[in-house]
Amino acid sequence: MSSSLDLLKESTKKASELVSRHEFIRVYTHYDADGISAGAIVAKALLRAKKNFQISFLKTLNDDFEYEKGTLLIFADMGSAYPEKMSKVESDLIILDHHIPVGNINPKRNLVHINPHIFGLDGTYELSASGVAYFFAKALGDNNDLSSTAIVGILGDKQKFKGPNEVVLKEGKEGGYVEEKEGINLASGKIKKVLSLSLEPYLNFYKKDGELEEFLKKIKIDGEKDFEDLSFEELQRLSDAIALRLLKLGTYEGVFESIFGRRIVLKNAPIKSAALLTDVVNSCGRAGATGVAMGLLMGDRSYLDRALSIYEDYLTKVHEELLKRKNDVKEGFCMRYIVMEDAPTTSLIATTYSRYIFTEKPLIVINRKNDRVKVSARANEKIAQKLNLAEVMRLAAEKVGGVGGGHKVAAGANIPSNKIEEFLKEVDRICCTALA
Ligand SMILES: [Mn+2]
Repeated sequence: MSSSLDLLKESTKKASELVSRHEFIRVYTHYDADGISAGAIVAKALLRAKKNFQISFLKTLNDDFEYEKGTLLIFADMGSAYPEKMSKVESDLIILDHHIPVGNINPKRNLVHINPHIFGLDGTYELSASGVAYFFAKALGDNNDLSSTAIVGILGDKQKFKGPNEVVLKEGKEGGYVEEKEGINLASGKIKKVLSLSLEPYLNFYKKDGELEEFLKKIKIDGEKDFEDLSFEELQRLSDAIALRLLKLGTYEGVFESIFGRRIVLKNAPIKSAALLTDVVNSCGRAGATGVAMGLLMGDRSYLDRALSIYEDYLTKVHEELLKRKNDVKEGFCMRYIVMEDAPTTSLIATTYSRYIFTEKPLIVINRKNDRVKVSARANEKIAQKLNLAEVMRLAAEKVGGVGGGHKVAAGANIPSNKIEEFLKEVDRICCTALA
């Protein structure tokens, strides 16, 4: 592994050389937790390197981006899957991504393309954009403290602490910025609230106050207590009870290792619980408050109250959706799907359902907003051994005149609104061929 990571690190040196030739840098990043934390890492590193920059958030590279010719452009958490767009850029270019690269980029000027997949590393589980940004930041200067920010992206993209991610965690611990404790990787705060609003894990307690009371009574835990104040024995009883509840719900077994065993504390972040900070950043991004999330990750505590209230509002909305849509999930032959109109989120619904409730087939979530149709597809690693969802999305979307791609286990597409049926049929057909 180390030699592959060494190659990646070597390319970060080339990227930092490219940075040194520019005074102003235009940064584009994705609006999810991984993208925002990658953006915060790049921003901090550029700030410390005394560079001027401007950062913007994009939902996809289908959106237009502006830049002045000749300005250095950095794309984080995107770019690798859009070779045509990248080939058109008339500027020096740095790509810090971990999505599966598609085709070839023919750069007009200098290009440094840093993506774990290129170096034989696992970009699906073992290095996210925030991690790539972290290694890039280290090439720019003494930025080991940003390891804690990188962890937000790792958790946000549901990755594992293996390979390069383990290196990020290790360096964070060695520097005293990150601490690992025994326990459950749940958000912090009042237990009742944490359990009813948690999405990772999704416990299905929202609006089930009676059931939650009963659950807590059985294990003799006071729901008014703060999570941090539980004794070791209480924490253990709670862990066991949560594991049991997840099993009954039908949770995919791969989820357990990310929830049980360790609790990550970010000692230099405005929210110490890594799980909570990740959820807060994610919510702010989804709610359109990328600036708040970014401010928080840059370490500005004045954003804390606003960020927390956006987080709670957003979680409430998502839980309402999760309750409401459960019965709309339909059975295909080799996948499940749901077609929604104007839902506030597709990806979180797709992620949560596919990890906790509808776990044993790929799940395709379709959201129609006006004439735009957004698709989120999810599968677990077990399914992904036979089926690459990024390919499924790309092929099925192309067939109906759309675009698709992403990761093996989490992919997406944009398709014309009159082609939903045809698209779903094609997805089902490809899934059946692969899973047969
Ligand atoms: Mn990502």
